[in-house]
Amino acid sequence: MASGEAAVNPNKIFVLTGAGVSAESGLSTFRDTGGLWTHYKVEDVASLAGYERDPARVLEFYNLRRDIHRDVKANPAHEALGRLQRAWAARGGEVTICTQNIDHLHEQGGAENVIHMHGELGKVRCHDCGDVTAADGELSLALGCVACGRIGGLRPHVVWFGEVPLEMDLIYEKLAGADLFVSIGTSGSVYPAAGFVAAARSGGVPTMEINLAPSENAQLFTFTRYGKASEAVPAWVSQLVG
Ligand code: BV8
Repeated sequence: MASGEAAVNPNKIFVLTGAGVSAESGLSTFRDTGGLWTHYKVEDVASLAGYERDPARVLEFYNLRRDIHRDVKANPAHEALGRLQRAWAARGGEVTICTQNIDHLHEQGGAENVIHMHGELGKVRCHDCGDVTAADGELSLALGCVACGRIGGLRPHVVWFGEVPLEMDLIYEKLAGADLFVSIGTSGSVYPAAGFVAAARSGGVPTMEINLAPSENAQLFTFTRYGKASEAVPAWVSQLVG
């Protein structure tokens, strides 16, 4: 632990994670070499306009990702964050885990009350009535909404570019109350998540980045630790929890 880090004795920790925390579980990131955005155009499969233009192609993109997610498991980084959250709760502290990821690997790793600001692959939403239900089967235009009965309007419960991320009020409330902000496995290229470090700094909160490589906003972090999440996150948690 860098000397400066040791001086921070956080009681409320806000952790933001991105695709890098799930990379060692076998899930592609987005912008690394060979990542998802090298095989698909964002505007075609991760935007509302793309869905309205060709819903079948978008459903296929998420069906493919759902298939891949079936066989993946939480890695030591997810498990370490679950351990930290339990240890902190036991001592009257709090660890908020806010993820940009739509997988459920934080939950598999033992984390609770995870904020999925970009939605969840295991849920579907009716494009008409907004009803959200759990669903891990294939999505198709032939399916009907259980709430309003509309056929062909079911979409992934996922936040696309141009759409408002979920639970933003709760996120900013937890950010404001944190005494340490930690960003793990994200390139810092998608807003508003990429702006959370600046929000923490403006409130005088120490910030730390744990990543494979410096992110786009690396210069905004008080502390940095570079390495694979499955190694760097357990090492950090062990130093905190003992
Ligand atoms: C919104 C769908 C208004 C789910 C995704 C301000 C400035 C500029 C632009 C904007 C702005 N505000 C809004 C925008 C527009 C846009 C945006 O940010 N565009 C960018 C491209 C410039 N944002 C939006 O449209 C958002 N909506 O702003 O609404 C608003 C704002 C505030 C309040 C109210 C309303 C909506 C954004 C959500 C888009 N949906 N995905 C899905 O299909 O998964 S984004 C997509 O990118 C994923 O969610 C992903 O999580 C996210 C971020 O990517 P990362 O997770 O960081 O992944 P990436 O591959 O980029 O990086 C991986 C990192 O891991 C790397 O750094 C790598 O080094 C590291 N790594 C790799 N392996 C490991 C590792 N680290 C550790 N260990 C390893 N083994």
